Amino acid sequence: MDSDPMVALTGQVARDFVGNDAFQETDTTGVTTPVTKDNTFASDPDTVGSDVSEAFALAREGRPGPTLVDLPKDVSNADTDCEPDEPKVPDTYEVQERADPEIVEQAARRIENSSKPALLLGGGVIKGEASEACREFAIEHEIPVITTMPGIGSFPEDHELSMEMAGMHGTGYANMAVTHCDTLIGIGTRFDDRLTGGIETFAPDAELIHVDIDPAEISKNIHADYPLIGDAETVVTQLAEEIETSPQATKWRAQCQQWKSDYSMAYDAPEDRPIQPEFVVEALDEATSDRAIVTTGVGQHQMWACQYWTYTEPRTWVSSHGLGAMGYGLPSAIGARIAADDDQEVVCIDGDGSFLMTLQGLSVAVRENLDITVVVLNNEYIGMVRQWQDAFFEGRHSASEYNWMPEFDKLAEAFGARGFRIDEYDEVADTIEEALSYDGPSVIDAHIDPQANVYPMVPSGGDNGQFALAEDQL
Ligand SMILES: Cc1ncc(C[n+]2csc(CCOP(=O)(O)OP(=O)(O)O)c2C)c(N)n1
Repeated sequence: MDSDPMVALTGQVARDFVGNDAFQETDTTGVTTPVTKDNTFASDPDTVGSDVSEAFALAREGRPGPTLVDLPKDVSNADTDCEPDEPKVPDTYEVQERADPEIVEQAARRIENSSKPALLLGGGVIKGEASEACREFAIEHEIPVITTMPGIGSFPEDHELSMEMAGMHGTGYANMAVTHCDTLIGIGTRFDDRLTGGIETFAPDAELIHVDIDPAEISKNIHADYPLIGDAETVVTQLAEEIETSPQATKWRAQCQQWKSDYSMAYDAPEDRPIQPEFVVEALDEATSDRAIVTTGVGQHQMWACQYWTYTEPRTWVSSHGLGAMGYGLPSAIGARIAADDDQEVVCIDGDGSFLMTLQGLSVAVRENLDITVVVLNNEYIGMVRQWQDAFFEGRHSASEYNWMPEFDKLAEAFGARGFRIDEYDEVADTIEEALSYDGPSVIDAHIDPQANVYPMVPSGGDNGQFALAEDQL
C-alpha cells in the first residue's frame, strides 16, 4: 500500500515435503499473493540466484513494492555452479516513463487557463525523486501546494505556497484549497479515502490532471480528466516544458493565505492542564535539524507529528500510511538510523499503545548502539480509538482505556537504553536536549493530556470543505 521496495526471503520445507502439511509448512506464496508485488517459489538450485536477483529488480522498478522468494530448505542447501543473472525485470514487465504528449499539451493549456490551480503531491513524488522538479514547477508558476500524508516533505512546509496536508486530519486551509480549486494536479497519489473523504464531494469544482506511474491508479477512485501515465519527474518536466504562461491566480493565492490565517493550527496550552502534545512535537522539531527523520506509530500521536512538525525535506517523514500499522515507529526508526547520514537525527514519535507492540526492538537498538530518540506521547489511552468512541459512540470506552501502564523510562533503562520522563512543561526542552545529545538509544516517556484530541477532522466519508475544529462540530 505504501509502494515500499522490500525483498522477503522466506524459508520453506524441502521440495519433497511440500503439500504434506509438513512441520512448519505454510503456503507462503499463496498467502502473500494479495500483499506482494510479485512472489516466486524457488524450485531449482540452478535458478534460485536469478529468482532472488529478479526479486530485487522488481521491488525497485516502476512503482516500487514488496517482492518475495520462497526458499525450500533443500534448494537453499544445495550446491550449484550457476551464477545468478544480473538484477533485471522480466521482459514482459513494462514501465511507461513519458506521458502521452497530446494529453500533456491539453493539461498544460488547462493549467495556463486556470484561475484556481492547486498541486497535490503524493508519496510517488518522493519515491520518484520528483520533489525538486515539483518544487521548481510550483514556485515558477506560483501554484499553491497541498500534500497527502505520504507526500509530506515533498514540498517545504515553511514556504508560503505550502498548504500542508489535506484529508481527514489535514489542515483546514489545505482542505479548503482542495475543495475550491478549479484545476487539481495530483502527482503520485492514489486518492486514498483518508485524503478524499466522500468522493462525490472531493474537489467538486476541479478538473483533475493525474500523474502516476501505475496505470491502475488512474481513475481508480477519482475520475482523471487528463490521465498522465509516467514517471513523476519525467512528466512534471514534460508539463514544465509545455507551459508557456503561468496561470493568472493572484486572487486565488490571496484566498489561500486568508484560509491559512482563518484556520491556523495554533493551539491552547493552559497551565492548569497536563502538557499538550503539540507543544512536545514543536519542541522536538525546534531542537533538531531540518534533515532530522521522524518516524511514528499509528494514532493521535502520528497526526500531531504530521501537523506540528514543519517538514522541509523529502524522506524525513516515515510512517505507516495505507495500512496504518501500529508498532511501526521503533522498527522504522532502526531502519532509518541505518540508512540515514550520520548528521541526521532520527526521532520516533510514538504512542504508548503503538510502542508496546514492538518495543522489544530496543534490544536491537542497544546491541547495535543506534542513536535514536523515542518520544512516547503517553496519554494512557489507545487514544485515537478513545477519541472516536467519545465522538461517535457516546463516550463508551471499549478496550481503549488502560488502568495501568508500564513506566517506559524504566523499561528503557532495563534494556540498557537511556530513559527519561516528562510531566511538566518546564522539563520538556532540557529533557529533549539531554536525550538527543546521548549517543545511543533513548526513550522519553512524555506524560501528556489524556483528553487531548486531534483536530481538524473530516469524519469518514465526509466533505473536506466541512471539517470540524472541535467535537461539537462533528
Ligand atoms: C496493529 C494495529 N492494531 C490496531 C489498530 C487500530 N488503531 C488505530 S489507532 C489506534 C490507537 C493507537 O493508540 P496509541 O498507539 O496509544 O496512540 P494514540 O492514539 O494514543 O496517540 C488503534 C488501536 C491499528 N491501526 N494497528
